[in-house]
Amino acid sequence: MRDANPQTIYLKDYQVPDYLIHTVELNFTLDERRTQVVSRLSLARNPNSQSSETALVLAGENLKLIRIVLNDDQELTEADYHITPESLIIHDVPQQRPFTLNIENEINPKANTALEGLYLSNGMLCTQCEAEGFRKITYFLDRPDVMAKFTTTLVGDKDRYPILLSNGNLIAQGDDDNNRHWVTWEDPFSKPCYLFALVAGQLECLEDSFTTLSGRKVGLQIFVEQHDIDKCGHAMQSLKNAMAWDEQVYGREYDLDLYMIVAVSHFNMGAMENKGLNIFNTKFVLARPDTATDSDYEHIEGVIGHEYFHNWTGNRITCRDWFQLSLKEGFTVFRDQEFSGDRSSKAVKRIEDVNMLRTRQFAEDAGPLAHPIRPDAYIEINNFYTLTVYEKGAEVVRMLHTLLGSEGFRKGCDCYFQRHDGQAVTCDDFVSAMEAANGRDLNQFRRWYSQAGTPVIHVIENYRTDEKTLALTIKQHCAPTPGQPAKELLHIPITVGLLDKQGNAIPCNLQESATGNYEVILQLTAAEQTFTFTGLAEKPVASILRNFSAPVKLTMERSLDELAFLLSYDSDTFNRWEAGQQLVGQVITGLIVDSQQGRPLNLPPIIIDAFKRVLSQSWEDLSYFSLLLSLPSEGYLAEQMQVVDVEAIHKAREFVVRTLAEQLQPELEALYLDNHRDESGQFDAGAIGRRRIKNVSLSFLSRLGNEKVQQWSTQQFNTANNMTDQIAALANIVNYPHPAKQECLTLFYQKWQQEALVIDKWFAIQASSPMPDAFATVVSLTAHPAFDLGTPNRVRAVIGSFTQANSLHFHAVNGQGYEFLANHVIALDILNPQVASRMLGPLTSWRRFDPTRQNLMKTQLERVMNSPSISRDVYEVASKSLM
Ligand code: B3K
Ligand code: ZN
Repeated sequence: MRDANPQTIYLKDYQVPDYLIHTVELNFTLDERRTQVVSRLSLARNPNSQSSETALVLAGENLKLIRIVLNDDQELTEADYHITPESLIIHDVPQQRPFTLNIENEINPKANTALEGLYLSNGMLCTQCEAEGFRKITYFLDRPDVMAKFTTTLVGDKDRYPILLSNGNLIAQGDDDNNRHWVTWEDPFSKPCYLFALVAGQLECLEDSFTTLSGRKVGLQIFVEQHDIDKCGHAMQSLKNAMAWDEQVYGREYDLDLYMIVAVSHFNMGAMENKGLNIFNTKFVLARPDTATDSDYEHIEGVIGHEYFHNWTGNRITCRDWFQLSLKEGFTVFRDQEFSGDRSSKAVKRIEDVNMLRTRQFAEDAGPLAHPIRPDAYIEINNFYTLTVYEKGAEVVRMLHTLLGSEGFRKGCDCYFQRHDGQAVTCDDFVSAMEAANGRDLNQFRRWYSQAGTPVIHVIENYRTDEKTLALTIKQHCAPTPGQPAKELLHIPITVGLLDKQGNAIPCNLQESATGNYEVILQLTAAEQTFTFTGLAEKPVASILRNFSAPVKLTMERSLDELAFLLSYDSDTFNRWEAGQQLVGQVITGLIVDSQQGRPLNLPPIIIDAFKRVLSQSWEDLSYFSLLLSLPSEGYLAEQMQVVDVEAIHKAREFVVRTLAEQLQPELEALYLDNHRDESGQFDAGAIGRRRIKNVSLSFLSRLGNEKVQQWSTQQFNTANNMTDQIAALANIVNYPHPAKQECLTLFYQKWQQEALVIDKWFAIQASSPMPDAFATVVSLTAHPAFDLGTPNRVRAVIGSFTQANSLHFHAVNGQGYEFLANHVIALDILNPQVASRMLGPLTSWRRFDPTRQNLMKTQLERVMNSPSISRDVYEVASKSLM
């Protein structure tokens, strides 16, 4: 193993830092292979430190130390310090008064394939410091509770690096000898080093400005490689929308005079919120109607918003330690979800978010890597940027919003900002601010932060004609997770509405408080509680867990008729959609069993009728309409099974889609033709909705394999001048038998070979195809000249799509998919441990499969574990999933 002894870090061991850094002056002389870093730190012993240790321990990895000078005049010799692979230990520093350290070291950005610290992307130098990348730049107290003021000077060749950027405001610049120039940046806000950034390269810039509520003009700049400058307009508009939204909804203004975004092609995740200088994966900046889909446009707005919102929730107020990551991530995801909902359709956004949570986060919470949103131990913190910390973290913040109401929540946020601006704090501080501002006791609620696993809520209804009451008895239970054998009871908000036989909403009068409201939030705090509604002359239909008011699994006896009724009448857009999912889900579950037992498959007429009814109504929100027509995904269905049977799931689900296409062919054809028009370049909700409903119809119809529909696909593919329509057509051509498949793939590649993000789509579509030749195709794609293990987007497009979006072939019973993944993880780990460890994910769910597959998956996991020089990242994921 690369790290001989991977150490576990525990939350319970947290101690304040022994030293604090007040100011940092950095000087970089930039070079691809030999960048010189000079760092001048002003330090002092932390008066709050309890430790008797007096040595100064600075973190540092892969650094070539040149020299260290204490207090400007004392050059340290090797007797004064000690270097380990991860640190620099200075034995003796002043204890009673502040002191300075000047440290000179050298780094090699070109050799940095892990893309953490300072690295090279298409000739451009850029940084990624969260969580612990700054220690790969220079020796430092690399922990978020050490906050300092940074001044940064960049020196570089004028031709190679005409643009030199860092955090804050540009305060000085000039020319140097040897065709070099320099720029000095000063960030007036104290920050932890994980928010440091620098960028140097040949970049074009799109400029604009935003005037804040208080009348300050902020310069906005988006930097990209020259050939991408025509793809920045949407990102810029998104940024302005986000700035205005944060002022309106949270009363938060931006604080510097300049906000910069740089797009880079090589990036381990989506984007990074560095103070005043966000660095983004190109995927979340670049968009032009012919290169990006409607979903890409929406994701860009969401991620631009997310990073912008971090300026208050993350940067101004940051995390005390990395266990508190959800403090900034959960809250900021909640903020970006609400922003996106306000910008487009709240109903659609909520459904998309819940869909992702229930398929992917619930799986994480039920697997060997389950952890609370505030984990209590880690080996490699990069492994904890998870769906749990982010998405479940956002659900926990959303529950606070539900429990306190919009106004109460806003008061709590104001209190949090006022109390903690400029500090590094904990999740507990956030909840305390909510309590203080609202006079509420949230002690039981706090358990959501420390307890892993998805609670199951079971509801039993009891209607009494004589008393005209409906009693809902609700139980909560949470299964053990690794390291947490016994679970505590949670405080769970459950939003409920009642419908009469005609589908009208009726007042929800609880026995103890008859408010007459059409919706109530039940507070479940015990293992079992009964809530009684009164004044009900006939048995109502209860709509429970509206808007998915808590991240739980709801179980309840529901007839297909009742679900069909809710699908027709529920006024809660989430539960209306959910009723449809349950209805189809129940039927598919039955068909899976039929298929496993070799019985013929039959689709009950109630499903066809329900779809007919949805199709016959007129819908204003066409994106919502298209979600009502979409079946539960294979991944979601897998989540519902004790032992996952990918073949039976695929077969049963496809049977339902195909039968619906046969039975509803005229309606679907009409829907396609009615919504097929040329409105490329239009990104209003109407145009997006028409494209969605049209392409959902085409996808149903493509299952029929008839020539007419094949021609529609080919024609749409050939004539589309927006990427949404072109890629949707290509997906149908690739996913079902089509005579022009090879021709279209070749044409597409030739047309788009210069556009990396579009070529990622070309790779991803082929890797996720259900056609029988998918595995052979994927193997050949990894040998394609445009495939590159060093480019995370490409790795995700090919290996990620095959292993995460093609269960049918990844889980082939001969085990070839598993071996393929292990081979690539082992190769990738040498270059980029962070991405390698993410890619390993699909193998970790081995316990969910039949014994044959379990063995095959385990064998590959063990191979990964035993490969020489495995990283800490991959070791943690592999070893924990084998435990
Ligand atoms: N804060 C960064 C994520 C950094 C991940 C480091 N492995 C992006 C975000 O959540 O906004
Ligand atoms: Zn974030």
